[in-house]
Amino acid sequence: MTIQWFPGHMAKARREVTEKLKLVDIIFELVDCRIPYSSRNPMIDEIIQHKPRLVLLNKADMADKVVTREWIAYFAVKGIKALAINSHAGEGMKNIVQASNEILKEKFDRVRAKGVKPRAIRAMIVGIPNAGKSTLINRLAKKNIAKTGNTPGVTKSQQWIKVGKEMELLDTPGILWPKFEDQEVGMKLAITGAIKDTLLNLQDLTVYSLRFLERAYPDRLKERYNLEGLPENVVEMFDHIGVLRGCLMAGGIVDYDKVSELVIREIRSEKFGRLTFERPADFMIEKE
Ligand SMILES: Nc1nc2c(ncn2[C@@H]2O[C@H](COP(=O)(O)OP(=O)(O)O)[C@@H](O)[C@H]2O)c(=O)[nH]1
Ligand SMILES: [Mg+2]
Repeated sequence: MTIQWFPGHMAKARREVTEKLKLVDIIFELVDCRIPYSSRNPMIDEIIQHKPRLVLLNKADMADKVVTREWIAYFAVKGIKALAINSHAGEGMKNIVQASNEILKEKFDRVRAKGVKPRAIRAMIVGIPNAGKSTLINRLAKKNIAKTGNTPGVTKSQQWIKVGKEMELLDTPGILWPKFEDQEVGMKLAITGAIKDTLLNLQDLTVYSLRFLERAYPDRLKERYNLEGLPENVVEMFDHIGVLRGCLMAGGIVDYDKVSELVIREIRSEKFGRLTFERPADFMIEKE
């Protein structure tokens, strides 16, 4: 599903998240571990203000482990706790509850100091489309979907999902828009499947991806396509792959569209192994 974001939709999405903020103690900001910068909403800090947050680097199973550690350290420097998780397999779920408890410890200790037994932590998930919000909610929910809001006087049927005894999660996530005005971000969103390929030129996306592999994972690229060295230019690379894999038109001419489809498919199906498309060092000069 690809959502077309128009200014009106953005304003509505923002308003919905802002309204729900009042209901929760903590925000789970879900991003794609392969593109932790590009998969964040550009206005997230402004939208959630001072609400405590936990960044969840989802799809960690597909990301480069070394770079994931760099991202966790990067967020730590900003004073933000980040966890690598795999919602698909349910890995890291216990850590979410534990980290939330730690982040909110002072607040809940103050309640305890007054002799009141604290209620469960209330949380909500926010993230761009395809970050894995629904998958995570289903993982955390198991079968504990609790209906609330069916009491007379309670307006909308806001449902809370019980996550063990210690946490309640809002059943609908906040869906926010990505930073698509930046072309490079658009490429990264497309290659990770966050936006449809049809929104971009497939050959451009392939050029971008091959250049990325040349720079970041040259050995994997050479191995996959039997390259002794890296060609001078990207056209040579297309030609080499086309001949090697038989992506040809009549007369033996290389079909660049077929090469593009092949390369993109192989990247997405992890034929190059676990890939992360951006590192914190790429953004160190960025203004805060
Ligand atoms: N490999 C992997 N795939 C995931 C993970 N979480 C979600 N997905 C996949 O990502 C796609 C989008 O997930 P979905 O929950 O629908 O995203 P939403 O739009 O944020 O609700 C689906 O194909 C999921 O199966 C994960 O941790 N690892
Ligand atoms: Mg969803």
